[in-house]
Amino acid sequence: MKVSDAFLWGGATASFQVEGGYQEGGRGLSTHDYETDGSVENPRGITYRMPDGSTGRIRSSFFNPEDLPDGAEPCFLDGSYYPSHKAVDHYHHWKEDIALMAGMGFNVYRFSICWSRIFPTGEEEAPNEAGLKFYESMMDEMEKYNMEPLITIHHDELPVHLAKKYDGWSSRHTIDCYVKYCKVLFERFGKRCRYWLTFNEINAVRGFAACGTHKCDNQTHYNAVHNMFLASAKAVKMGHEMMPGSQFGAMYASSALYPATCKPDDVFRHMQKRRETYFFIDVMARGYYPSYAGDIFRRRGVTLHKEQGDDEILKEGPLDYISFSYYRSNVISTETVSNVISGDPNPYLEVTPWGWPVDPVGLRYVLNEFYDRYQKPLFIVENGLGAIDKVEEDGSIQDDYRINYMRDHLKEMMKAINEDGVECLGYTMWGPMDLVSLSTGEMKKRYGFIYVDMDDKGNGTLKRTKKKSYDWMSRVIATQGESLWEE
Ligand code: BGP
Repeated sequence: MKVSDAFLWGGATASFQVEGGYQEGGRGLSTHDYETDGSVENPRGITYRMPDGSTGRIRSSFFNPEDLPDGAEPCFLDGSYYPSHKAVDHYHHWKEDIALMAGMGFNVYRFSICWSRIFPTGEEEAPNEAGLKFYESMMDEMEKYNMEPLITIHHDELPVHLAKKYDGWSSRHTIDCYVKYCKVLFERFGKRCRYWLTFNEINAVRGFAACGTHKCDNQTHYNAVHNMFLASAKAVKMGHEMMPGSQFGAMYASSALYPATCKPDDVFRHMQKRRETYFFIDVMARGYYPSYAGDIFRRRGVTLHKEQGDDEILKEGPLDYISFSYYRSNVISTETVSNVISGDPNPYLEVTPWGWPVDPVGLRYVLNEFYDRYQKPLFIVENGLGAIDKVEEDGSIQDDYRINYMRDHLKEMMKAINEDGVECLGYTMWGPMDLVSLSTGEMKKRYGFIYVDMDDKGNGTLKRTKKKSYDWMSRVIATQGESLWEE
């Protein structure tokens, strides 16, 4: 079994998790720059200062953030470590990283653009040329290897100025700033980029780091997301006009979701929960709010702030393809207290050291589910295993667990394509070189085919080393997936 020659094989990263260079090239500060490191037990946080000079830290953990106190200003505190400042220093290692990715046969690289590299505060009239040049040089290098870009315009971060002054995506002013930023990207990179993502994991963003909002309550959250929907639709419309043939997606944090039992109440709760996450892509893919939106708003106590003309804007910019991340599945019952990334234990599945259930069949399941629902091409833009790697005495990294995870998932993807008839444009695995974890801020949660010598506090040589999985993945790509079936 194979995939077609047009299939896109590659890797995916996000600027604040790889780049570093947070004060170089005229870059402005970004919301994630204020996020500390953390762990599962001691979640990441945003550090702040109060008008009276006292300081504190709120939990910023991606899936469960806290409100900033009234009057708090995010700030840097001595003794705290902020991983985005250095990340894995891709800002100075990009040539080497691209060459290593090309060595595996990647024909696509998904990366995000750091908005504050292009518009340091978000409000300048003209873009920062050094920021544009950085990404342009990367794309020049990629072109040498026939590797095309897949650009994420907004991967969970925005210029901190927009967050501080306007409360980020709470404000419609941020829509205008985003559209201006998109216009610059389309003008500059439109000729060399076919596939764009307007927002990352739109169903999972919440709070200061990801949305720039000081509060996380449902009312603030859904209004902020409505503004993101409008921004996305405007970008899609403008992108199609400026770049004929361009394709737009917005990324959905997907997990397969199963009812815990066949009890009708559990199955109904499962449907409601599924809709709570589908909601986001339903709006963006179809260009209108689904009929069940009222039920979600009622249950969550939300009165959406919509203005005249918003519905037309949404209608004019539906997505062309559906892209998503897939790491795990979840289980839900009427008893479950959960958010998008947790649920009840599944006795049939093993879990990773971070407690994420490993479910390859779930990937085939969601590919079918999404294709049935939208009838638009799909793109798997994140998948992979976060694991602890050991460097052996001879310097090698024997990551058979990663190979097993990838093999099992890729086989299910290929069955969905070849047996179930799903149209899937490509697969970009998460974190081809090790990078900072989004949810915990750790380095030891490693995804890469390429090991980066750095610890949780940023110590290390930053040396890149190929893991065992590097050669394995190279062969998968060289055979268009056929080698998966030989093992
Ligand atoms: C997704 C994000 C990524 C990424 C990935 C893995 O939610 O889009 O930015 O980090 O998850 O998660 P983590 O880094 O928490 O292991």
